[in-house]
Amino acid sequence: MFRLFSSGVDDLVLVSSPTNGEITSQIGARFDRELIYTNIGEVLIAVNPYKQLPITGPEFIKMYQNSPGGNEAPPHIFALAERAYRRLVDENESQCVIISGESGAGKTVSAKLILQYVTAVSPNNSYGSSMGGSSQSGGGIPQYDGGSDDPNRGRGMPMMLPRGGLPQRGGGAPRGGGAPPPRGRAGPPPPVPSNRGPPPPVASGGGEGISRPVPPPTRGGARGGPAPRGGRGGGPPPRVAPPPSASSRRGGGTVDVEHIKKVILDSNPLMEAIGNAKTVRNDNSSRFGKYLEIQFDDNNAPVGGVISTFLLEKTRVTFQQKNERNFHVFYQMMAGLDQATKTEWGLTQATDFYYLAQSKCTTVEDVDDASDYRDVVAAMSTVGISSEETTEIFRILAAILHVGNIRFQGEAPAQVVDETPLQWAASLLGCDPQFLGQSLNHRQIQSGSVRHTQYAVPQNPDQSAGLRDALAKTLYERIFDFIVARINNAMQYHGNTKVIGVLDIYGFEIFERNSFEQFCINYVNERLQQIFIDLTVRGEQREYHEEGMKWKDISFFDNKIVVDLIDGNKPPGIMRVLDDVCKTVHAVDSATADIKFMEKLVHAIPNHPHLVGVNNGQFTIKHYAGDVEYSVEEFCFKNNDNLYASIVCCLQSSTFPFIAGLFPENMNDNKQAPTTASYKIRQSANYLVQRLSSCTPHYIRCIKPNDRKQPLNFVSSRVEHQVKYLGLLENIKVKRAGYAYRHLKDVFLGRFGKICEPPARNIQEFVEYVCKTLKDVSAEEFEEGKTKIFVRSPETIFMLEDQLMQKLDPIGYKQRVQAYKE
Ligand code: AOV
Ligand code: MG
Repeated sequence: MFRLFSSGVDDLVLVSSPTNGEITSQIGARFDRELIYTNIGEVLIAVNPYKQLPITGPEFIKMYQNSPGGNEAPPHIFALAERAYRRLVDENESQCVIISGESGAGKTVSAKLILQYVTAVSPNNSYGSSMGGSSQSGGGIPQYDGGSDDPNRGRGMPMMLPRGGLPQRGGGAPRGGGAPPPRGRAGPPPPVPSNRGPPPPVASGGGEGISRPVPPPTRGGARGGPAPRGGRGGGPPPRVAPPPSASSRRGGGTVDVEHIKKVILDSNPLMEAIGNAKTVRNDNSSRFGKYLEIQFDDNNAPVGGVISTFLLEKTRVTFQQKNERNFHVFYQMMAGLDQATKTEWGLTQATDFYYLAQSKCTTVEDVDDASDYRDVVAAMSTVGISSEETTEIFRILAAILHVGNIRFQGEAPAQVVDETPLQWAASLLGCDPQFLGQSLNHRQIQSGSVRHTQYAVPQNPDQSAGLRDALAKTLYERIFDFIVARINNAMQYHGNTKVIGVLDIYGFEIFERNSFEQFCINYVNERLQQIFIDLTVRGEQREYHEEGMKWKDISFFDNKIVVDLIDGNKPPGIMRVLDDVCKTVHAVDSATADIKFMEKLVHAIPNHPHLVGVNNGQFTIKHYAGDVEYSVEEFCFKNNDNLYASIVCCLQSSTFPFIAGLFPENMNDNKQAPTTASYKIRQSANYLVQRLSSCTPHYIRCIKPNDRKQPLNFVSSRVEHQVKYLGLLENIKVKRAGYAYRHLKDVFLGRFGKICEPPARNIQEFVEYVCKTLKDVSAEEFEEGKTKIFVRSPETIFMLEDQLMQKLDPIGYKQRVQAYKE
């Protein structure tokens, strides 16, 4: 059949014979015309242009702001954002935007565009502060600063949930009071989603795996700091519940919506400073997963928000591959801090510090660390971090750099090669240098048999270096948590709200060598893929049911089998086996534990279609996105994620209350069962799935066009690979197995009714007319639901489009046909 869409269709559901190759060439044809967005029904495909395109300015916001359901205008991320916001408003339901794609595909940029759009189009006043607030932002469209969220910046481990309870969310109580909902439709709100149970138990950062610290060995230090505080930690830790600023208390009172918008937007550069880094894949790679929920009140204004973070790759603090960098914040500090403070803290230059120098890369093209430093400091102030606290944070970061320069030698207990870095670190941490040294060359372990007996085991140089790195990672993680808690505090809102959640997580990772980090990241991606399949099919089914259509179930690949392989309990999955090994082979060295894990794996999961090649310290999982071979080295160590008692005690002894306050745990508390990293990840993934499943989902599938960050360069083989594993073909088939096209009857008739002579007034007239005049079209192609008309095959829509064009613009039509033939 003839068609005019030779240069790529807006909606891939309209591709007549979808294959991975055809999908790729359709996307490519559009990309060549700088059209980076394409739809599959309501799923948005976004190809990274690696070039700032003039398509996200205020005029674009305006253009999409009033498009009905964001459906009529060309595919665009703002169309998706509009659809999410409009549904929140019209249907009073919580929404979420799930962004996926591989590293460097554009997830973080997409997430920011969603926030930019939503903050721009929502009112600037809350329900409490102004009646009848407009949904237009009254000229206050925040300018998207494409520069500062610089494209070119670049991920992480064990996951974290928001500390403390999440604000209650009702999913939208009916609007009360006199103010008319700004964009709402008439009629009662639909039923409120009910499955918003309380969040699961919160995984806390520390305290696992240890009990009873041994008092430090003799403390001959001149300062003689406070004794380790073993008995601390009854009340809420200060980093979770900082003192509220006067204006941040809400719930009933007025909310400074503009301030909330500022926090939402400004927290981005701050989170990126502490959570992003340059990797070989992406100059600004997110080294953690982030789920931000913006809360909206009855005026549909953003009145609060909650960030949950997942899997910060804390190993990056101490180790980076060649040509990668540590977290941005370190370089920003080195470039932006005033000279006097640098001198006071012993900060010379980046290359003098092992944690920054080992990868032989300290700068990033087109990134101005000094100017980013200023943005970060400003953002800290916006989220209510005081200037004193800001100083404390940077001083700890400086201490971490000195910690990284501590070297060990000799027999156990190892000796420090050069006292200087140790002295610097101790001084910046407010600890006694001797105590610090002893916490690094002794490790406390508990006797397996006699519960309350502790031994301080002298460590050799390698082991001491391990403790040193653990110290650096723990400190960094606590600062990260502190800042996230502060951002949450600055956005905190008590009261029933509906939300728009935005999920920006790392995509599937396949490296040459894949470790525990990749195992966790890929597990979370399996879970996300599961809800993607589940919700796209389910959403489709729901619509058919609501419209009272005939519907037969369609089959799709269910990756549940892979998820069960990883997190199953009965029969045991890989994580269960790992946890069992970690529990039983405690105090044994990590290499032995890894071997045990391998042995158990072979035993516990002998014949699984998705687990192969279990030997030689490796195993391969056949993930939905491809086969990944994992090396088990350090699996047990990383899974245990131990917090070392000696280190915690030392930091609790700090003369700086801020530092001591970062370690509120009671190291004497024996009762808390040790939790493993994989346990936390399962909890976080469950929480995420539960959260996402209770919202109306909107999907963005990001695609990376080439591996060299080249502007507008489309490498088909790279794209086709992604098209395949993202499951786009499946997505299209699911769509096509149902109906390729559906629209409100009025809208449909308004457009295609003109084909008929005289124009059709209802669907019946329309169907009769076209079946009579177009020989290729049968009445079975159309099905009328309660409010919508459904058209089965895309060819029919093409044909109707052709008919319409011939009718409305016969000359233009002839010219285009001619042009196409040539
Ligand atoms: P990611 O979030 O998907 O990777 P980013 O969103 O950080 O990827 O994008 C990587 C880089 O590609 C950005 O820094 C920009 O330079 C460029 N880019 C992406 N999207 C666009 C766009 N729409 N317009 C212009 N440039 C863009 V990772 O976080 O590594 O998995 O963890
Ligand atoms: Mg990212």
